[in-house]
Amino acid sequence: MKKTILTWILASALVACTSQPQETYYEKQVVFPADATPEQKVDMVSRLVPTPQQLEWQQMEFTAFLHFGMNTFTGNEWGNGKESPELFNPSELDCEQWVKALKDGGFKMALITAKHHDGFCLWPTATTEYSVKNSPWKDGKGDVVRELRDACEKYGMKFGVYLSPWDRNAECYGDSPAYNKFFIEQLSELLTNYGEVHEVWFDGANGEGPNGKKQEYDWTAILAKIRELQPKAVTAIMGDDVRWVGNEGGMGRDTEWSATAMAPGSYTHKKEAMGALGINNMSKDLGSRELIAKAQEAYWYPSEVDVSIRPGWFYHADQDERVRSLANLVNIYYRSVGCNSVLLLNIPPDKRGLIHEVDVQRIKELSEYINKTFANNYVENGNQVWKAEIGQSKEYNVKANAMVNTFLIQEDIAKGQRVEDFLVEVYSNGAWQYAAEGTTVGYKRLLRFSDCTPEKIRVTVRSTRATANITNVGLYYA
Ligand code: FUL
Repeated sequence: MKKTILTWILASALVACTSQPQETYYEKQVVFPADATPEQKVDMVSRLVPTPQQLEWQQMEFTAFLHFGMNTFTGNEWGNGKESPELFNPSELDCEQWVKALKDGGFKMALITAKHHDGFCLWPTATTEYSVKNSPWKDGKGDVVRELRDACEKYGMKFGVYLSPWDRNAECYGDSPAYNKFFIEQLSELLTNYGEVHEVWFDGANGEGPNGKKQEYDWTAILAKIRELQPKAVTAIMGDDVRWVGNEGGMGRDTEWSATAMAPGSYTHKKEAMGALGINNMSKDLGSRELIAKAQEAYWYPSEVDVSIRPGWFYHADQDERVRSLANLVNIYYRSVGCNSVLLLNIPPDKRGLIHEVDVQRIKELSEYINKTFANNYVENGNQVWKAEIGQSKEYNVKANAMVNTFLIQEDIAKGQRVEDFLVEVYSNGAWQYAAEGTTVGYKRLLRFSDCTPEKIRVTVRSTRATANITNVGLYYA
């Protein structure tokens, strides 16, 4: 009898398993079989998922850029690499002030320009003389990267580094094997001596003219070094985990696919493959069905919106009056975090080595706005997982007499990005009314509409690539 029961349990388990097959997921990249139909390609893309590092990065939402270096003291945006290290001399550098301000501003990570295009290093590197060690600051004994790292540790802030591939000071720049070695050495110092690093940022800019130096970067070796030394770090822009949104104005796309036909910046075949698809970083469409039908592969390559709180990336005193207004930053928040992107907001420390009072105040206002707006979700049970099939609707009750004007929706991106089109309606005085509509959702989508006091809300997934995994629906008053 015992044996029969056991056989029955095993058999039913088997039936349960076979009737609900496990979905196959593709982490970070999927290459389509040569004979794949457009439908098969879209199905595969719907099961493309982030790596654990990419997922953790996306969940940060709100990260800070710190442009600080030689340009802070010369007033330039791009130095020429010939400025004297004597010029670098912050009078009261205090990285704890930076990190405290960022923490109060709700930021989860601070990312510093350890080296900008001029080649001046903010840490006492062994690779070049062009660094803080030859500056008057702290008699050449200082290390900005260390001070920032320690402050991040103290206040529980993640830490990232920007290391400019373009280097206008290094003599070996343009002698490709020599500079690759030099660059990897710099990277190794940063990734070995400063604890955990969560993002490594490689800018794509290169201002060498037609007769300039031509450097062929060994991205394979560079990225392999990062994976070896800092497995938790994502690599951005010229890296292969995080994609540049395509502008520096804080404007994410309405339709923002993290599962995209766009190949990462560091891949050698990128130029050719993207040329064949007719897309670049700035293209409006990076992931539609039409584009995927033409593509041979797809990537989990999510968007990062990098934008400065001031007109320049570096601090310039004459821009103190031109710090972005709260309304402008709020708009950027909706266009970045609210458009399935991570915001990387630049707040450049000044010549004193402090974040300027105006900027401190503004990021505080921004965080107060965000905290206040999203403190109360007026939807009841909005966080119950909803497995939505194409065309399906779900109604939610809204807390009594709640005035709302902001809608939030999230997908479980660990199971892929799937929603293509959705509608939001509100119910009041016995009738349903249009409130908002959108295309992609991804990690997070925010939509704003006119003030109203609905009794219920109805969300319809008008189109999805496979069963959509909606994890959160919210209504707020901004
Ligand atoms: C650009 C650089 O040239 C700017 O100076 C800045 O660092 C920005 C984030 O990226 O491409």
